[in-house]
Amino acid sequence: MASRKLAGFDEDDYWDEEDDWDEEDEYYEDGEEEACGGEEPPSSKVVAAPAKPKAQPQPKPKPKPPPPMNSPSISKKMEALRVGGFVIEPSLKKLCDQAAEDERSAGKKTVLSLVVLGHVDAGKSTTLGRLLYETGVVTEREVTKAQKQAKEIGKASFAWAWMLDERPEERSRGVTVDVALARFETASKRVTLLDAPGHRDFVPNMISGAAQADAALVVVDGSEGGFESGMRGQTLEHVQLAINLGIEQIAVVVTKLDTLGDAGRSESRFAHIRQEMEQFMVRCGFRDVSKLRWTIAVGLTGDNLVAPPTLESLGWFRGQTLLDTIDSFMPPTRDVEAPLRLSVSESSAKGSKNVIVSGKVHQGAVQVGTKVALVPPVPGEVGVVKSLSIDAGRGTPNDIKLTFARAGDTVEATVTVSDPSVVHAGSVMTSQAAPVQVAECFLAQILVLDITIPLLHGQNLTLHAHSVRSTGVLTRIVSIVNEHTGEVTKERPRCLLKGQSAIVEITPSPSMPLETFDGCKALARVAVRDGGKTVAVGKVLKIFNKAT
Ligand SMILES: Nc1nc2c(ncn2[C@@H]2O[C@H](COP(=O)(O)OP(=O)(O)OP(=O)(O)O)[C@@H](O)[C@H]2O)c(=O)[nH]1
Ligand SMILES: [Mg+2]
Repeated sequence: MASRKLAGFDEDDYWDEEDDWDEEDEYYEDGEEEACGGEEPPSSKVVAAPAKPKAQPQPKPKPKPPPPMNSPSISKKMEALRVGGFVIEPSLKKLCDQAAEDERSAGKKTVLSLVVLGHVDAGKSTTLGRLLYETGVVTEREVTKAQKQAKEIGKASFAWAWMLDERPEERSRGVTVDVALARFETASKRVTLLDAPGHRDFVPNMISGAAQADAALVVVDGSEGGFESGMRGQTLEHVQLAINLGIEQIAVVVTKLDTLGDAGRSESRFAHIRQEMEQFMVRCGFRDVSKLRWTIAVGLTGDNLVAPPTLESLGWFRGQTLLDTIDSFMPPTRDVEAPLRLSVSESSAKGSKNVIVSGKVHQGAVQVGTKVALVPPVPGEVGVVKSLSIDAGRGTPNDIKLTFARAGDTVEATVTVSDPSVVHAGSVMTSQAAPVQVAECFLAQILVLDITIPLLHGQNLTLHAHSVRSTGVLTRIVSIVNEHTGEVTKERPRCLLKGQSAIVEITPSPSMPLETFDGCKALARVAVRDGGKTVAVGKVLKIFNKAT
């Protein structure tokens, strides 16, 4: 029995340009703003516009600011595009309605996708590995075997983490590399657990996990100096990404308080971390910190996982156990009447005619026998869904066959296609009648994170959205805007600095399956990275492709 790993990315190979910002450069040329959004469709090879010979000075036409995101004209167009006359199959609608009705009846559990985030070595896998044991998913035998083997290679303290870290390289290094997937249940939820890596080299894998989650546990190391090093590292980056990838439900789990000895020290440490984290979350855009959940956990002893702590030094804690904290998250809302969007996090060919894809259904629904498109390529590999299941793994010893799946579910689908090799992680399984768009260029509102070198027009970037990754070029900086109101404060700035919110145009290569924020939020959030760091996060406002 093995926990499944999401298909991950290799260690980054980022283009890293030293400061090439020339104060004297003429930045924009006349007409340049037509690059993607104008009459001409963009070339898929668009890069920074070449320098043109200077024309006679002429008054520059005033650039047309993009309509605000909530402009009625954009909303209407997007709504028309999103729905596109799409109507859910009546038989499928009936199945979804019945399932929703069943879920409302007493005693039925709802689904929840939960990602576990935090700095390297914070104790994520140890805490969750132990929780799998406490909830009966992992057996005593498995634990004893792992403890024996971990001791043999001098990694005894990682035995609980091995319940999720199953790859040989993860075990020998004591570091999670790829997102591990397991399932367990709380009183009211069937939880799909995504244990993300904390090491900075594997942030792209973490993004793919977080993009599928309805809620997040942010695990913070409470030991002396542990919290502080996380705040200089991936606690910071993970929280910024989680919030901007749209995760609204977050619980902070403080681990390793057992290392502080007496109750006074651990209690004041918890209070200190809580205060610091609350201030930090507000700075990251988490509006209402009263909605944050707080708990403590000691994975090694099992304290406060499913029952209140028994360690004397933690006797002061009066909050919820970890299991009850998870149980208190709200289930995802299920928009089943929208066109199907399943982002593929893993894909493998089965014979010459079938492909097995797994991932989260972000919106819509699908049943066995449905014709679907797998995008890209454009216009999409069309296939028929042969089977649907919740695949075997930790918490699901055998495949669970399904007749249909709906928004909120994480499933595996076998699809009969003509060429399984063109489908991969990052593809989207979509309704044939209203397929996802493939962006050759897009307009986004981004928030620039903690950068030291300004973001420049023409800069090469790495782009992440749902499970897809691409490279791209910042082809236009349209304007700087007020983050909250969308009001333009500066048009066509020369560069973007830390903390600024801006409307930009990005040209990915290869093109990416994306949606606008008005269409399907889960496929409209982008993370922009450069030099192994996340430099900006944002949402897609408009997509340009050859068909536009
Ligand atoms: N004392 C103490 N040690 C802990 C606790 N939780 C985890 N550890 C130890 O911390 C180390 C790292 O634990 P992991 O669970 O691998 O940490 P992680 O956050 O999953 O690390 P990555 O996935 O690589 O980012 C191991 O040696 C654990 O035994 C805790 O509550 N108390
Ligand atoms: Mg881990």
